Amino acid sequence: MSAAAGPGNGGTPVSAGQIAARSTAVLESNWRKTHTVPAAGLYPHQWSWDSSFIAVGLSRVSPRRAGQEMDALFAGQWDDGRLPQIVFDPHRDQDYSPGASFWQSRQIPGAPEWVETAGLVQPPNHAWAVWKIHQADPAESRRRSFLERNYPKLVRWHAYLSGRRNRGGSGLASIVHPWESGTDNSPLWDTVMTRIPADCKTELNRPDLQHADPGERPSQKEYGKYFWMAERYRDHHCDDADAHYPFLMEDPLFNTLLAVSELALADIAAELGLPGTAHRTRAKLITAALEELYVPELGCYSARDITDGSVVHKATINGLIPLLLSGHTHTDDLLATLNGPRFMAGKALLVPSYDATADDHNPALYWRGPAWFNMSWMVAEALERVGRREQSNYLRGNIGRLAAEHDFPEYVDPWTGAAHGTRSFSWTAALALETTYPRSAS
Ligand code: 2M8
Repeated sequence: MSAAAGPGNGGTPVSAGQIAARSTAVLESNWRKTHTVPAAGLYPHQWSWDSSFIAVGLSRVSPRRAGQEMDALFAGQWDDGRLPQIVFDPHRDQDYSPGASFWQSRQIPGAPEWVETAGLVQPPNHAWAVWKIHQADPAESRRRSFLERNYPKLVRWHAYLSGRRNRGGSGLASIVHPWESGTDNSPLWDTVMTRIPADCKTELNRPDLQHADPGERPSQKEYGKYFWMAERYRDHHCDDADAHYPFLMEDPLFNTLLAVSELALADIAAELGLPGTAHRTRAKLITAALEELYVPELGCYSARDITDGSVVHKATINGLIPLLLSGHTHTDDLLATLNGPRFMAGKALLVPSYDATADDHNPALYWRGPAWFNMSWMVAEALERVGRREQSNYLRGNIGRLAAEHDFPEYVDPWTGAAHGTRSFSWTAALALETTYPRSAS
């Protein structure tokens, strides 16, 4: 394998072989019998969209383990089809908040009986991951009926999102909590968050602050609001029927992944000899509905608050992810924004999570500036799709190199590559591993 040292660094070059070996070791150390934890201390349970990224990486070295990862996640699926944000490890309840004792999911109608889960969800990258895992080793996948097993579950998951979560009637799925976006304290949620009370009933303890610098995590006030919303959603039996629920946002990242995953479902259906037209139609509808979230002055998509119809005027990484959807009219504008002063500015190593020209851009603060490996990996995938192979390779090279050089950090300073958040972070390792292999076809 070739050396993976990238431009703009001063670090010791690491070979692709070293990246693969170190990534695999991180994934091995975070494996817990049936699933991978995102990080041993900070995130001790199974997280939904993390597991998809992790399984894509795992599929390169152990398709069987990638399949187990998805099986463990789907064991938490609810009767209404929702795939929960977290499947809890009952032995680690004190180590992450809110945990199983907060959600008490077994008391909520339709939640699974055998495992405890959160009531919220996360971005739907699962069908996309399942298709990639299949492509990594189709013979192994067929031997284990991997697609047959997962297709009906994925269909139910998407039906939940396109049905009960179509709160605004636009065809886009709404998220009901910043945690559902995966980009928890993104500036996209700032305005709506001003309307959310911070006086939750739960006593706030912050086990997270034992594992990450408090200056790099959401504040105590933000946590009060997160808990207030989670309490209200839980106390309404997570039924998505609370007419005056105050946080209902249509997010371009979440909905792009839903559309990309619908297209993956069409491919899965074709492989299984089933009709896929309905999936392609839904992907088109979501792609068309996303147009209402495009903000020409920013040159990217943004989020819409469906309680008042307003579209947020902030450029974040969430708004660039629609580049993954081919055939829309804004490809050139999105590329210009990606490469302009708000994001790469000709010198970033990975893509910042938030507009670098904004006064409150902070390259070390969680989802308000730093670069995340999963986001840059998705941008690299998108660049490949639109024929920008050189820049895609640049990002992929930096993903592997920065990950391996800095002990697989949760996020990094986009300009210097300095590590932030926790270390030995699973999706960083998984995607670093993935970049050491040739790209898969979709
Ligand atoms: C972060 O979110 C969790 C809540 O889900 C947290 O801050 O405690 C986010 O980065 C999210 O995208 C990720 O899935 C999760 C676990 O890695 O951590």
